[in-house]
Amino acid sequence: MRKANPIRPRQKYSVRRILTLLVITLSLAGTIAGQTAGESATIETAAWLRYLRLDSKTRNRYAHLPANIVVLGKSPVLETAEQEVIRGIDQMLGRKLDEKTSLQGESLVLGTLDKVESLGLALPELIAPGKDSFLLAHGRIHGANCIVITGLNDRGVLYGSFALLSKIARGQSLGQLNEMQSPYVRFRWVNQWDNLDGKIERGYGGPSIFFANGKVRDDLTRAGLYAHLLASIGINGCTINNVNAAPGALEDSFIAQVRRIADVFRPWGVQLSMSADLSSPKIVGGLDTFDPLDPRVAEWWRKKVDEIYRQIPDFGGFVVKADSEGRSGPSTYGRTHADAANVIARALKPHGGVVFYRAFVYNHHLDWHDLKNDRAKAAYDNFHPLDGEFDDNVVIQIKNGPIDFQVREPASPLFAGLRRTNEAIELQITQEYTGQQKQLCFLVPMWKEVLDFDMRVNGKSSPVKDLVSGRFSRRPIGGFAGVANVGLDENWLGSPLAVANLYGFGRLAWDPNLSSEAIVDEWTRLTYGNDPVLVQTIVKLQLSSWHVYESYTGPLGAGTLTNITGNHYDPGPESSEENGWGQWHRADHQGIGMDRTIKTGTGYIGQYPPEVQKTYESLENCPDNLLLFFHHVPYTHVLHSGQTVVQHVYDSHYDGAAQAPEFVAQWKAVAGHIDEARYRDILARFEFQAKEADKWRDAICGWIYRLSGIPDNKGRVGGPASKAPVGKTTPGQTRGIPSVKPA
Ligand code: GCV
Repeated sequence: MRKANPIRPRQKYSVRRILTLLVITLSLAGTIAGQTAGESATIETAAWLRYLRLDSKTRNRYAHLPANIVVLGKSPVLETAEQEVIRGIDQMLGRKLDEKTSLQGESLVLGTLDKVESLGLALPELIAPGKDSFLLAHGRIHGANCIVITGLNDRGVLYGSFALLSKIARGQSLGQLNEMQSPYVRFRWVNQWDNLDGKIERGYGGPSIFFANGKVRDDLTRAGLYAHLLASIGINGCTINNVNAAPGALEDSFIAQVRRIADVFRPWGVQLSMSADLSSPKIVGGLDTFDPLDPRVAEWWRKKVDEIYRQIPDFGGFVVKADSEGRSGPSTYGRTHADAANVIARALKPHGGVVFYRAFVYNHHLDWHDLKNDRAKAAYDNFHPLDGEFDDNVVIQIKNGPIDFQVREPASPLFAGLRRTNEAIELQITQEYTGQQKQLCFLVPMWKEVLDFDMRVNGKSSPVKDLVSGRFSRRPIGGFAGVANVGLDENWLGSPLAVANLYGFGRLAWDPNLSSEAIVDEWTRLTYGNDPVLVQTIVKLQLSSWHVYESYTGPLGAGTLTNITGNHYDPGPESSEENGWGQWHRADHQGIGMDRTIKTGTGYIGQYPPEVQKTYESLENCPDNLLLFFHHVPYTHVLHSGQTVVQHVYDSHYDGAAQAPEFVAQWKAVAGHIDEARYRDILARFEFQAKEADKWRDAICGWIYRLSGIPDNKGRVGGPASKAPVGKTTPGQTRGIPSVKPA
C-alpha cells in the first residue's frame, strides 16, 4: 500500500528551511491529534524523529534543564545541532531554549572538546578518541550548572545532540549524565541502488529521492530529510547511485548536478559518494581502454577525481562493482581486482577519499551439472589471494553471507580471509529476498548473528564485527554498508514497520554490541511514543518476525526458496536449479542440500578457519538451521531436533503459516493506542501476510512432497486428508530456465 507523496517545488534547501518544514508538519499533526499515541499518520517522513510531546509527568523530569543554549564555534553542522536541540526540546517539553552567543548562566553548551575545555571545564577524557565520538556530561562552568554536548569534531557534537534528544524522547533520566560514545567503525554508509531515470533496483518505497528522468531532481527536500534521519543514527555517508552504475553519472555535467545533493547532505555531516563503472575512462573519457594499468587510464581517474573534489570538497569516494553480473571489470585486460581498486584509490588518496570495492564477484553462468561448482566460493576465491595488495584507502565490501542476502546464510568466510586488507560488511536493509516490505521481517537479529559469529582466526576470538571494524587485524579503517533503497514514499521504505530496519542498521553500525531488543525498543518509542501496550506489542512482533518469515520460506539453510529468476518474492524453489546463477539447493528425488564439505563436496567449508571447518564439516556438529547450506542429505535424515528433514519442512511451514495470523491478533491489541489510519494500514498488511504465508506453505510443502514422495506424518500433505496442492510450484516455471535475471 503506497501513499501519495506530496512533492513541493523548492529551489533552496537550507537546514533552517528543512527544519521549518518539519516543524510545520509536526505541529500540524500535533494539533490534529494532541501529540499522544493517536498522532496522525501524516508525518511519516519524520520516521523516528517525531519528538512527540511528552506527558506532564515525564516533562517534569526535565524541569531542571537549563534555559539557555550556546554553541561554541560556527559551522553548518554545529548550526544543525543547535537547531535540532531547540526544536526537539520545544516539541517534547514545550520549552523554548534561549539562543545565546556566549555562555550566560545555566546553559546547554554545544561545542568541540577544545572549545569546551577552553572555558576551563575539566572533562573526563574521551576514552576512545575516535572521530565522531561524543560526550554528554554535567559540568559547572563559571559557577553555573551546564549540560555539555561535546565531541572531537562537529559531527560528534551533532551525534551527541541526537543522543540527548533520544534520551528525553524515551523519558530517560539526565541525572547522572556522563556518557561517552564512540562509533565501532569509521565508515557507516548507506548505499542507494538508484538509477538515474528515478527507478530503484530492489527498491520498494517508491521512486528515487535523488533522480528523475536522467537528472538530479529539482526538489531535493526529501534528500535533506533523509540526511537528517541518517545523521540521527550516526550514518556518515551515502552512496547515491546504483552499483550497477550508469557511466554517465561521472560526466562533468552530471557531477555539477550531484553537487546539489552534497550541499543538502553537508549540514548533517553525511558525505556523498558515488558508484563508479570501471569502464568509465573509455565510455565517458573516450579512451580506447579502461585497463587499470594503462597510465592514460590512471591520469583519467586522477583528473576526474580532481574535478569532483573541486565541486564537492567533502566527497567520500566510490563504490565499485566489477566483473559481476555482467559489469565490466579488470578481467577484460587480465588485471586483478587490486589493480582496479588501486588505480581509483590513488586518484582519491590526496583528497582523503576511499574506494569501497565489492567482493560480490561471481560467474553467473556456472555449469550446474558440475557438482563441484559453487557460487558461495567465489568471493573468497577472488579476493583472498589478493590480501595485502590493496592500497590503504581501499575497503573490500563483503555481503554478510556468501550467496546473496538470503533469509539465512552462514557468515562469509572472506571476513576471515583478509588480514592485511580493510573490510566492510554489506547488509541489505531493503528486503529483496525477505518479503519486500510487504511482509514483516525485522533483520537486526539476523545481522547480529553474523556480526557476533566467531571466526576463530588463529584459534582466537574474532567475531565478524571485530574483523570488519579493523580491530582484530589492527587495520586503520573498516566499515558497514547498508543497502537502504529508500524512496519517495512518505514512510521511506513502503511500510511503516520496515523502517525499523534502517534505524537498526545505523544503530548496529554505531554499536554492534547493542541488543536487538534494545534497538527495537528505542525505535518504537521514538516513532510511536512510550505507551506500554504499543511498545510491547511492536517490539514482540518485530523480534519474532524473522523466524516466522524464515519458517515458511526457507528451511534449514536451503536459502529463501523464492523465484530467483523472477521477482525474488513469490515461492519458486524450482527456479534455483538447472541454471547458471548458482543459488542451488540440489533438491531431487533422493535428497536435498548443497554438499559443500571438504571431503566429498565443493570444498567451500575449507575456506573457513579450522575450528569453524570442524563445526560445519560433520553432520554431527553442523547446526540444523544451516544443515542444507552445507550438506546434501536424504529427506529421512534425522536432525538434532529428532525430526526428519522432510517432516521438519512440513512442520516449520505449517507452524510459520499458523504464526503469521497471530500477528493480526497481536496487532488488534493496539486498537485505540495508535491513530486509526496507521492502525488500519498495518492491520491490512498483517492480514495480507497471513495469506502469503499460506501460499508459501502450500507451495513448499507440495514441492517437497512431490520430490520426496514422503507424506506428512500429521496427514496435512500427501495423505488422504491432505489440503496442500502438490502440483507445480510456480505457474509457468519450467525446468531449464534460461539464465536471465531481470533487473
Ligand atoms: C544491484 C543481487 C540483486 C541485484 C543487485 C546485486 C548486487 O543479485 O538481485 O539486483 O544488483 O545483488 O548486489 O550487485
